[in-house]
Amino acid sequence: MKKLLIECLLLLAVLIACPCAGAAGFDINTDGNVDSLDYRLLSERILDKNAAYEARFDIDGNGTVDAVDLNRLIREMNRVLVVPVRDGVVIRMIMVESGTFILGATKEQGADATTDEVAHNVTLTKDYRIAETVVTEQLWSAVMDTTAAPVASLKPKVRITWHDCKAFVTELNKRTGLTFRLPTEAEWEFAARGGRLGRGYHYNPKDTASWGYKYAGSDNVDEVAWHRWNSDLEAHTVALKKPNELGLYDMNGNVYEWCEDWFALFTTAAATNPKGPATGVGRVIRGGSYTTEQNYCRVTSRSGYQPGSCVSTLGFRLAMDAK
Ligand SMILES: [Ca+2]
Ligand SMILES: [Ca+2]
Ligand SMILES: [Ca+2]
Repeated sequence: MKKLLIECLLLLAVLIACPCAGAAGFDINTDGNVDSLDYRLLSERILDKNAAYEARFDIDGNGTVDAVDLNRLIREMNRVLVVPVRDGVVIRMIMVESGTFILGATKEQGADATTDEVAHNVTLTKDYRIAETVVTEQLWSAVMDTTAAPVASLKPKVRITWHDCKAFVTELNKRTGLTFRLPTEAEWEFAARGGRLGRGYHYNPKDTASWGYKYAGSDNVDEVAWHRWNSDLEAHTVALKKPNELGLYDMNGNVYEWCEDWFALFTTAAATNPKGPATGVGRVIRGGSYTTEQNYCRVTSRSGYQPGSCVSTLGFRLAMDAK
């Protein structure tokens, strides 16, 4: 007991002695990106044994600058891939680690769930990346209209057919040498649920504390989504609402998002890396939009739309294999 008391006092003394302790950001040179520049600064700082302590290098905030901080930085660099496109326009691709989850209406969806949201086990065996936001008008112009400077608008690019999205991806891949693509429906929903970081990843129907969020990142739709009753019936600049557990914005609401798959009714059969049927009438669209009721802005709500049609409430989000 006495030993415990002494330890508590020592801990208190340490805390008092380090009033400045606290985690620094990953962006050490504060240029808005977490990248190899930050890595170089931190590794040089670790090698320089004579350097005075500086809080901006102490990522875990424990009062020393060492390999632990560097490893945290490496993890963060791996989490977010920043792809330069043109004239300062970048795409931020977020890592989604593979996993097994229940796709479709789990209990948190309550009575709002519809009959096409049949719950079934899905395993995604490969890590993948998905964009932090939908493709903006700025990104679209940076790729598709190289005769002019990219437009400033960070509103979602809309009025594009599924085929237009494919043409964009082809052009973007030519420009970057990478292999962007549309997400599959299963990838979209897993990401919307926060992947392995999602509150509901260890879902147990009997334990409400293990349930995921009804809307991507919250049970309060207004926190995370622009929908019919809070949007003034117009699309909004991306990333203004709270992100979900993976750091993804506007998965629900703002604009619907094209997925790769043909739309079909689910069955209860478990699936691994599902890609939808070989043919169909509509391609899957997900997430709801600024004109839909909040009911359509749930993580499991799904629809299909004719791939040759376009509308002002439908855009898309990029994905890629993580390699
Ligand atoms: Ca930086
Ligand atoms: Ca540290
Ligand atoms: Ca959306």
